[in-house]
Amino acid sequence: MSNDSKSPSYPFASGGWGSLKSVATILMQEKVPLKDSAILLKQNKPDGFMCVSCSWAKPADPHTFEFCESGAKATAWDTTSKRMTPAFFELNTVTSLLNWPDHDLEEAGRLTAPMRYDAASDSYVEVSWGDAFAEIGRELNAMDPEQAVFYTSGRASLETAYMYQLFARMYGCNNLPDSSNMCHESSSVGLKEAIGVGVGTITLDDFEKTDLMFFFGQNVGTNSPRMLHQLQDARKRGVPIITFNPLREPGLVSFANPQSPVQMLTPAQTQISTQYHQVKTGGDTAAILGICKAVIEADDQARAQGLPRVIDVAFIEEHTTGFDAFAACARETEWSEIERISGLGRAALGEAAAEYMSANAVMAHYGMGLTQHRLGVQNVRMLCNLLLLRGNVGKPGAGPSPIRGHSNVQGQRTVGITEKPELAPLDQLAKQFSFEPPRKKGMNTIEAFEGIVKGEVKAVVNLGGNLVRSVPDRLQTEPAWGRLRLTVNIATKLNRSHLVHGEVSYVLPCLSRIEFHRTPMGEQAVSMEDSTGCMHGSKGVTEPASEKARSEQFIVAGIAMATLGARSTVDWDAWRNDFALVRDEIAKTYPETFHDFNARMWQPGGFHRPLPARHRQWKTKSGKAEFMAPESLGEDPDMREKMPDALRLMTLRSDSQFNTTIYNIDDRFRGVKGTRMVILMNKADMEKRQLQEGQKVTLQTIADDGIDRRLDGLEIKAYEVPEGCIGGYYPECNVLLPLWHYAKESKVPGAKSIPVRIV
Ligand SMILES: Nc1nc2c(c(=O)[nH]1)N[C@H]1C(S)=C(S)[C@@H](COP(=O)(O)OP(=O)(O)OC[C@H]3O[C@@H](n4cnc5c(=O)[nH]c(N)nc54)[C@H](O)[C@@H]3O)O[C@H]1N2
Ligand SMILES: Nc1nc2c(c(=O)[nH]1)N[C@H]1C(S)=C(S)[C@@H](COP(=O)(O)OP(=O)(O)OC[C@H]3O[C@@H](n4cnc5c(=O)[nH]c(N)nc54)[C@H](O)[C@@H]3O)O[C@H]1N2
Ligand SMILES: [Mo]
Repeated sequence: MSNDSKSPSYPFASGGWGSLKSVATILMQEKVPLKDSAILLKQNKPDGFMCVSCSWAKPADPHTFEFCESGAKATAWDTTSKRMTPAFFELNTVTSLLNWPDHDLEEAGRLTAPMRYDAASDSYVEVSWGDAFAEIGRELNAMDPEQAVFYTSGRASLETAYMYQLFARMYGCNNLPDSSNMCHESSSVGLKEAIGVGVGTITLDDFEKTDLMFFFGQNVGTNSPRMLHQLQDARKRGVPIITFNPLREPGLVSFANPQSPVQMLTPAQTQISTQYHQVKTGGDTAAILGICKAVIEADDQARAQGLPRVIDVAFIEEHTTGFDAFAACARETEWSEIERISGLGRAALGEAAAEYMSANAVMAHYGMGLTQHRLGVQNVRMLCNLLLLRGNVGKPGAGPSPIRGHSNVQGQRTVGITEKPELAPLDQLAKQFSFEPPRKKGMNTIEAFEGIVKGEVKAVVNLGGNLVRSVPDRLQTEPAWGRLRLTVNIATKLNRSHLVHGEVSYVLPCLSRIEFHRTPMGEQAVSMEDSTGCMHGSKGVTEPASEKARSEQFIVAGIAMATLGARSTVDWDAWRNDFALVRDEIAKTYPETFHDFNARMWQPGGFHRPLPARHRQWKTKSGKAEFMAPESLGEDPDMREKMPDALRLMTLRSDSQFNTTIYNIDDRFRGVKGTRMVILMNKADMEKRQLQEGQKVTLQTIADDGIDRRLDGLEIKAYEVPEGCIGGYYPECNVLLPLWHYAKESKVPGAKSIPVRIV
């Protein structure tokens, strides 16, 4: 099913006029004041604010408009003039709000005052900040610290994240799950094992030096659109892009730059992908092994004929381990197996291999299509195998490039948000703050929910996020969430997780980073790390949504002071008024990355964290970069291929949502209108089941754990997707995803390969 890119299913390129119109619409929908819409010009600029949408790199030399449609929507969503005041809750009980769609809850506007759930009126009622902190402190102190969980969604700044992890550890646990646990944790594990750093190794400069790019399972046009600029520039230089994705995503097919007048006035579009391979979901390990097999076979032939070698022999000998076992596996695996599991022909994979063999420097971008599988870590290791074969790590223009999700998700891990004690500098923290940090492994997101379902977890503090919508197995997890003793939500807008509250529950309104953070010490700035490992300062540019909303730093410090009291040596009050003091502490904890933090954060383009793999220093177990032979080609243990009616469901984001935040119900790029309750399905699969376009069906998960997981009312939409694979939307489909259906090494839920049938 390999084909060229001439007939995108969406008639317009990603970007273009549609993109401009869509930005204008959301600015109007959110009634963003005219003067505030001008703040888009400060988005992702060295002296402005870092976008709250994706984490794509912020160039030192930005475009006049360094924002995209998705980023403009995210900005409009935060700078909306709509407000959800305490009066709103006098009119709407929590029980009545449970019937509201996700979109309507957030669309009602920014939270304005701290609130506590009141059982008598079944409503949230305004409280003072002092009373809120005092009760949260009392509640936390009344339980075993190991029963409390401190979740972080990926938006909070480096300063807040550092304070939050320190607080949790001083309180007594490493229960610090974050959104990364559902996202790129397969990269953190897989890249660390293979090349010794848990993050990507490319930077923006590499785009000018690369000869070829791969794109595996990442939807750039929607989820990191500013990257289209780098892709477009590379394409202009003639750099080929080879894409592997079950769907023909418009952004990966072609792009019209909405900020280029010439492209807007003429039909000129840049073709993005030069090869487009519609791999089966979960078929990437097989596809990549196929490419590697072709490369290794070509190398065997070259060696036999005394011709120049195809693989980078010197690199492999000096820098790697495990090559022989991996090469043997590639030679032995039958093409028929590779073709069956990947859904791609030998010839198509051969074309990709030919292009790969003729390129000197190769980057491999990827996203959730690789990580959110039961074999997600293996997928990442396979990608590394492919790159290592020709020395494509640690040289200009080359390297793995996980496109991270939330705007600071990578940075939060960098400054200590982790449940794994070995990844946190515990000895340093002990010394720096004179306390004994807990050494026991904490819970990640899946483990926290296993604990919540079993009744072992009593409290969850959420620094952002909407867990009852974002985690798997809603039928089990949502009711269990409501049985918690304490839920604390630090948030900008109301969402369902706040309504399915614990016995004692708070919703605490925080500032968005787009807003001024004013304290007695003056205006404060924050910082974050982008997808390419660069740290950037970010300044507020607009008035706070409410005078009672507080910075995340203020709220975390307030909870810490109320909980820890004299137990803590930290001057939390000074920190929350002067964020530069927090940055000084971060610099002490991580001097290699953050020395002179306060000065360097304003460097245009940000400052880089050290990435040893970029210099071919391998911080792995063996001290070398490690090849790995795959354990299995991608057969999902839950997927009964033998079951004739089995389908593999991937859950997707539309072009008008940010995770559980739904800006608008339509998916313009994929041509889905008026509903998100759809299944994208191949025509042959429809015919086999005698299904008509528009017909409504029920999906049921195939599992033998005795739980009947179903979702009704899904409308069939004929779509160009490989046979046996279907697409549906996240978070609507999360009821179908079992909590145990995760990658075993990273515990990332297999949200891109849920075995289902139509009933
Ligand atoms: N506007 C916007 N931007 C966002 C987000 C958002 O919701 N909206 N979310 C942010 C976050 S937290 C994240 S993690 C990222 C997510 O960004 P992505 O990594 O792009 O994640 P998804 O949108 O889930 O889609 C993944 C892509 O993988 C493809 N895919 C599915 N299964 C497979 C497979 O088995 N193999 C391959 N090769 N491809 C597959 C899908 O067709 C889809 O194009 O985006 C971030 N940026
Ligand atoms: N089936 C399926 N499930 C998935 C995925 C999938 O592809 N398929 N993707 C997974 C991925 S990649 C991720 S990252 C997770 C995301 O999961 P979460 O982190 O749980 O969800 P978000 O939707 O990012 O969180 C949205 C909420 O954050 C709050 N918020 C917004 N801005 C701020 C801010 O500046 N500060 C604070 N404190 N709060 C704020 C708002 O109240 C908003 O309602 O979902 C995962 N779940
Ligand atoms: Mo994510």
